[in-house]
Amino acid sequence: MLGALGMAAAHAHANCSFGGSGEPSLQATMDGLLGPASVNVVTACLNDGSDANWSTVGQIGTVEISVELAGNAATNTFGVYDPITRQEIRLFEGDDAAGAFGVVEISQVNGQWRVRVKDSHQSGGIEDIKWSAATNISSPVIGFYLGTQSNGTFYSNTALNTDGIDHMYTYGPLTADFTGQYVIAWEDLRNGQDRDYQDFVAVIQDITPVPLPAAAWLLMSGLVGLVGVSRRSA
Ligand SMILES: [Ca+2]
Ligand SMILES: [Ca+2]
Ligand SMILES: [Ca+2]
Repeated sequence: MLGALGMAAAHAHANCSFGGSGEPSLQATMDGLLGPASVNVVTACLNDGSDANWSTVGQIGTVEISVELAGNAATNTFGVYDPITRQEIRLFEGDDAAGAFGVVEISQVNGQWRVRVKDSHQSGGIEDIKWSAATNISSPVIGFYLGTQSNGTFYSNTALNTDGIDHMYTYGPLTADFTGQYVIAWEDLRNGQDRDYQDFVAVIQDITPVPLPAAAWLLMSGLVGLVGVSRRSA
């Protein structure tokens, strides 16, 4: 079975490091989720940076919370953000827990990209749940964020984290029963601290990382700078 859940060779892999919290490790979490030894959490994570920005494969993608092994599980929030304006669109509230299921839609209406979300937290089946109001975004690209009560907000783009630490490890695209899906695994403490990365673990379907060419990164960082300047001077 070695490699049955291996990952596409086209994606660069890096080593991800861990501390120890005494809780079940991310490896144990992934073994339970995907099958024993399916994914090596140290060697199979994507390079940081290649998991900064994402887009839906079609218009619709989904996020399901797998595990929250965190003291802050009842207050941590999760959602997507516009990588340029950093506007946040919340998908999960703190009281959402494992099994909670969210849908993200990215569409273009009259030339304007927009995001809507819905979350199984509302009663009824997911098909009966109402979409959020649409939020305009700068491009078809989004990032993921984890919001905490006392440690601030962490972003899939490590460069936006005030502590400069990678708070989201990414595994995928998976194969077999999980073909094309990704697992994102978050550390919710500032400066990494226990570095167990199982504080918020979710499975992503039909949303894939979007590697941006260097020129686009320069342009985006320039735009972020301009937004920051205009806000400060306002
Ligand atoms: Ca990362
Ligand atoms: Ca929660
Ligand atoms: Ca942790």
